[in-house]
Amino acid sequence: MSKFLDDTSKFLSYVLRHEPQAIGITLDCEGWADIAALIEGARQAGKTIDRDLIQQVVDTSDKKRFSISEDGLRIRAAQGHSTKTVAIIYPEKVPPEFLYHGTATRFLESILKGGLRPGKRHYVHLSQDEQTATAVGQRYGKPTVLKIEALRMHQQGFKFFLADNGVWLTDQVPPEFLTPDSSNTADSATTSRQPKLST
Ligand code: HQG
Repeated sequence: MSKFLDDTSKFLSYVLRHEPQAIGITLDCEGWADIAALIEGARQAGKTIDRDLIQQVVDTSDKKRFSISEDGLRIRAAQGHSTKTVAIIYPEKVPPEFLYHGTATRFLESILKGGLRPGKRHYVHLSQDEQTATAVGQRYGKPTVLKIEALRMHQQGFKFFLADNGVWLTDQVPPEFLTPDSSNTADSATTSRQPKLST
């Protein structure tokens, strides 16, 4: 993805997940924004985007971050929201035996003690495979991957949801269902500081 598309993707993530009011638009409870209003709001905020550019970002997004409605008029982020106005009803699913969570090594100590928490987002985000989880963890520093006994959690009553783009969501993961990747724990956390929310 070119830097221009990447910047536009980050801008869309920011307004469609966290701060729609920053460009004066509203999202409905399923996270949808009117594309025409988004373009106009962005213009007034000094950011020029058009329908073609939005479509290009949607089509080239490696993680399929955004969906466009069937009538082509609305757009939403598939997951990752923190804004309180959105409460997407995701399909509840039986998870695979294991799911993975990528994080930075410096958060390990806190996570192993307190479990995985959603922080400012609505859910804890889990990946289907270790490679994706490693890429997620890299956003905050030296990555490490935690293996989660998702099916056992499900059997004990924890709910799992699947976003449009294949990311698994759950409310929390208590420490007893987490196993750190032992090759990564040697230089683990010295701080339990919560990370700043990225896009
Ligand atoms: C960590 C990206 C200390 C957690 C990804 C993570 C995802 C704790 C950070 C989506 C903790 C939160 C979400 C605890 C959790 N103590 N740290 N008890 N519990 N953490 O960005 O999962 O590329 O809010 O490990 O692919 O990293 O933007 O969540 O490091 O799908 O499309 O707190 O965002 O998608 O960070 O990422 P985030 P996340 P995009």
